[in-house]
Amino acid sequence: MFEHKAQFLKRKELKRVQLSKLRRIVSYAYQNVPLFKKRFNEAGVKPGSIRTLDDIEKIPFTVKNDLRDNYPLGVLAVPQTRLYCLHASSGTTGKPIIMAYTRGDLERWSKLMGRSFDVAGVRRGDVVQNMFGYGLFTGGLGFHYGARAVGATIVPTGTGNTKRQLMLMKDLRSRVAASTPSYMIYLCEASRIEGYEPKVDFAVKVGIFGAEPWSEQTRKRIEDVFGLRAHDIYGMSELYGPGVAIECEQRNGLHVWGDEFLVETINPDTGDVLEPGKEGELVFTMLSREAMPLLRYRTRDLSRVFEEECACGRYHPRIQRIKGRSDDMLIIGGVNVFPSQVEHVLMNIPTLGDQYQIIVSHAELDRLAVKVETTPERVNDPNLLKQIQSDLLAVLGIRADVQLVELGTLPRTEVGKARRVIDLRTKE
Ligand code: DLL
Repeated sequence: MFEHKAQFLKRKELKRVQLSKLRRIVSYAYQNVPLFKKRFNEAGVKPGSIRTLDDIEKIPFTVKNDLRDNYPLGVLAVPQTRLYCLHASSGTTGKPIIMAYTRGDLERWSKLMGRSFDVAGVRRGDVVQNMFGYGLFTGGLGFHYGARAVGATIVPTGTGNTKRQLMLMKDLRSRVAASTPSYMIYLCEASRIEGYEPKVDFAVKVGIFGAEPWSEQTRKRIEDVFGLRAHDIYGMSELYGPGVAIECEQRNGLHVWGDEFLVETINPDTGDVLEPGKEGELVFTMLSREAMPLLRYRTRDLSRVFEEECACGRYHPRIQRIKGRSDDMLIIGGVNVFPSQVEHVLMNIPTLGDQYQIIVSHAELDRLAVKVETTPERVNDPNLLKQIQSDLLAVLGIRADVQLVELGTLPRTEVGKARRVIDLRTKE
């Protein structure tokens, strides 16, 4: 087992490690990053004020704009000569955020990914097909480092090139598939089109999927087609990359590696800290980051935190499957709609395909339209249409115009994260 001791720290020991690391990182960040010194001083907090884990509430939040405003490397805690690697967020607008790593940071990240692989049942010598993008995105290299840490055999195919991807999956007997869930769903379809019988031709038994929200129904579809066991993995560029949290064999929430991250949930509007179990925005404090420490970083991701011991024996706190980002939430005619709710409804209807699109427009009133694929025989089925409409109404509380389209019509995501929402309303 990889880092067995760290994986199975008892609650008391975990808390002890957390407090001692928290106190260290707070004075380190205060002394080495002007941004933190300024924020602490403005809030009238000194590093010495942090004596217990609950004192974390005294620390001001850090937000994405703090990093953006300090582009490219204004939040470093070490001289640039100590950096081993840089990554960048995929920022869709404006400047990206640059992520910096010392050698120690890369080692810690590799170990966290190694542990995550271990939890998902990946062992030395397993063939791992890494279909995450290599490059500035942290997915490719993060999985690469993790596979190396556990001694697996890495096949660094990266994204896209689906035909070759499938050929190698078969010929190299890949046992582990790592990708975005949307790409794996695409492979379910593409493998059949290419003439493969997934359960017979492929030997994939473990899937590790993340980087975007996905539903339990999508998991089931992937598992049914490939005959694998799928684990949800969470992470974010600012927090090293993937490997912040992963599902264990219980798959009852994702364990956040608590000896390296403190996780809180807050009310996104007021910033108030919520009790465990309540839904809110996840906030992370990195406990050992050298190059770019982050204290109370607001992720915008919505979830819940559970502190109880898991049936797997681990005390690392668990977060529920991410519901979405608060900035992905659509407000349609005053009603809050998460794309993940639409996916949940659609994937529960067996006759529908895996691809869908959400289109929001405005003509006097906001309008929600959902396009979803189905077989040619069903495309004109009024009963199917009615069922989708009423299921969506029941879950979302608003009416959606549903359009059935034939399998293969909607755009597929072969590279990067899926873009399923088209918002045609003018943004200010
Ligand atoms: O997506 C890191 C990563 C790579 C995670 C590979 C998992 C696997 P970013 O590009 O910075 O980093 O995007 C981070 O993606 O704030 C979430 O909104 C979303 N996200 C990541 N993992 C999940 C997941 C990588 N398992 C943002 N479920 C995060 C839902 C996820 N959303």
